[in-house]
Amino acid sequence: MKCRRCGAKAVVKLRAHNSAFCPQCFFVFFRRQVEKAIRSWRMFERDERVMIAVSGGKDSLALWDVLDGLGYRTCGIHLCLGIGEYSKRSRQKAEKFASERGLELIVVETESRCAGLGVPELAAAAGRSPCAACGTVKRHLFDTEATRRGCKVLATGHNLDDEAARLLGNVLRWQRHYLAKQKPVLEATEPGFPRKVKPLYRISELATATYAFLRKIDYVVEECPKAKGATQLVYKEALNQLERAVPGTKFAFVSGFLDVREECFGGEREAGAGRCESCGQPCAERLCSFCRLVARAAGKPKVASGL
Ligand code: Q46
Ligand code: ZN
Repeated sequence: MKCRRCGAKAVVKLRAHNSAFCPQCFFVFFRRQVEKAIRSWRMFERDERVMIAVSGGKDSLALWDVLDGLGYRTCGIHLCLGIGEYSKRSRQKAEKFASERGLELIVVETESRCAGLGVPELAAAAGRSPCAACGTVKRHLFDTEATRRGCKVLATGHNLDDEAARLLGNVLRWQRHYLAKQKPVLEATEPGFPRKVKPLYRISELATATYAFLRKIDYVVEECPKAKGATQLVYKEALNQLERAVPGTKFAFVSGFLDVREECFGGEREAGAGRCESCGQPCAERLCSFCRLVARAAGKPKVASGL
């Protein structure tokens, strides 16, 4: 198997692209995919500071590595979610990555912002699933920290597999409202929201893992223990089966949707936002979903996390 670009021995085969690459040419391919995503969706400009949501996993660290390598001004933000040993290891990986490269990493302990509760306790006390509570907490903390620190852009490591699985879930239930909002760039509609971008949306999970491996990035390999049984994983497996039978299915699914999204679902508009009476963030009700979650959880006795 030879590299498509230089003819040297290939170590990476990408069936979806009908290509194989040596390590150096694979890095070029990977960077070009990221640059294409940034350019074609006007995600950010050279002079904008980009805050990267860094979990400590392969996707967010690969994203940080590639954006830093491309010369963008970046900083990372890591949220300690209070999910036992998994959170401790994730934080260590994020901190190690940043310190080895001299990059700025902001670390926020969610307990300090959520009435002393980590995500598992918060979810249990509020009667929500861990992932639902976690999503609310992450959105709020990313929005408020980016705004507080003057970062107009927040980049996440969502890859092609994440986007395809989310799209499949939204299509299976015809969630028009979510379909209208599913794209690689979400503009900041209100002060208090950063622009949210997904520069890895063209690149598969396998290619991202390969990039992280070849770049010798030390990342947390284990999945979050709360992800077990998540519907998203079922959709990912179904898509992997399709991809094995017909390479390129995931990309065709996502890019084909993005081509027709505006025409088919673009009429959906956000309700005019007011401001949360507690934290001041834009929201449609008296309190934002984060403040409602914390208030509900704080009003109940602390529940064991089971970790
Ligand atoms: S961290 Fe949070 Fe994920 Fe863990 S609790 Fe669920 S949402 S699975 S990306
Ligand atoms: Zn609020």
